Amino acid sequence: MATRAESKKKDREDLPERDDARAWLRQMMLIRRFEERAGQMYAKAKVGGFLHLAIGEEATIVGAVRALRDEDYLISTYRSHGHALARGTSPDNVMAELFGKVDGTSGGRGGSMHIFDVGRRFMGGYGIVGGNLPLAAGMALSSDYQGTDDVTLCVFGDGASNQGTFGETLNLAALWKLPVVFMVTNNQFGMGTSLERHSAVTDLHRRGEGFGVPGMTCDGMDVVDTHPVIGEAVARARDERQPILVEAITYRFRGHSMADPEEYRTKEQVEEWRKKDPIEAFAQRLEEAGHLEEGEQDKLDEEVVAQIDEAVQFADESDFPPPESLYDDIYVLGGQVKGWYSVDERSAGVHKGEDEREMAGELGARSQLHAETARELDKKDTKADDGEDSDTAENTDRGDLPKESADSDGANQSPGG
Ligand SMILES: Cc1ncc(C[n+]2csc(CCOP(=O)(O)OP(=O)(O)O)c2C)c(N)n1
Ligand SMILES: [Mg+2]
Repeated sequence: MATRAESKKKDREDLPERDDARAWLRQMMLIRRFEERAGQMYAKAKVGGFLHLAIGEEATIVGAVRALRDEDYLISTYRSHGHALARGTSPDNVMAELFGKVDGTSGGRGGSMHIFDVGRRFMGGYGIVGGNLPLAAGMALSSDYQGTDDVTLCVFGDGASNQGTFGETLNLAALWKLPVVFMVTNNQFGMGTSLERHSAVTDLHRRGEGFGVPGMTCDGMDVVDTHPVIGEAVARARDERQPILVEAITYRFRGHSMADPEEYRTKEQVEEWRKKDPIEAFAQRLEEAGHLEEGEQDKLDEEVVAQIDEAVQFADESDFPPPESLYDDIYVLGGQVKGWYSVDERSAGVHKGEDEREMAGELGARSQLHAETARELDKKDTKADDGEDSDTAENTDRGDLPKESADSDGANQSPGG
């Protein structure tokens, strides 16, 4: 497909200033290394739940996020580690969230799909496909209502553009003239279904026309194209109070999530797209333009790898949230909600969730004893399952968890996410 980018790609005037260009490259490299390491940590059972990597989509992420002002809002999907990093959230806190630790961006309660940084106006991390569009419209409505000129950038996938929320939200955003940019990250697949198999109209940026939302497109493999296109869309949303739909054409090099056997595409297709690697392509342009000396990319790589090493160490050393905090930060309105009960081994009967902290105080010692006994029993069970010689549970880094939680091959993930 001929995109705006293809005619401009070799035009050096499009490159940002030297320092900016180097910062963009470094950020894309940081995201790549973060994602690779997150995948490894998942395989080591340090990361629970789902894990969706955005390797290959770094130019789409960095080009878009860097086109925002600090006051603008950003909302993404479950594939959002890169968005948080590009917004400036520390890799330490993002990794800690993946590890389920208290120093994570959501206190360890959200995991990979729910990274959040309200201070940087990064509103998540959202697991419901297409569910973030109405929320984005709500944020833009709030900005409008309060008379600010903040813009909301809403990132979602090609698959999400088939959800009812897409049409409903674009209609209202156009009707109410909301300052929101809808960015569809067209990575060619919604899980295992290709664009051609899930969409009658494959030029996704045209999909807003019937709702009164103009469309733009960019080469999502090229940060130098993505940045100005999103910049222009954001400026129009801010100044003209006009929602815009931008389609970034990109590709994810890895599976949908860590549990994806990738039977729906050929290795050859993946290889073809890998040749357009957004990081390598940009680094080469910077070298050609004299913005990057030979060998400097390797030095940058050492730096970002060291940063990721530190993030892993930070996440490792952070604590898990204490069990008695289980019901903290939950919208339970005391007596208004009936039946929010909890049952566990610490007491004979049931108790209410909001009494958890009190229970932990009263029954703390007993609770500790029970937890230790339960761990011992788990170990015995594991040994019995695997045969006497095996010590699988102890060999994982989370040997204190029941066996299925410490599963390292991703088979514990249903394809639902
Ligand atoms: C409402 C809803 N339906 C189905 C799912 C399961 N699901 C998770 S990711 C996904 C594919 C979405 O694809 P796309 O929007 O292209 O985003 P990508 O994963 O490619 O980034 C589906 C169907 C879900 N999480 N939410
Ligand atoms: Mg997709």
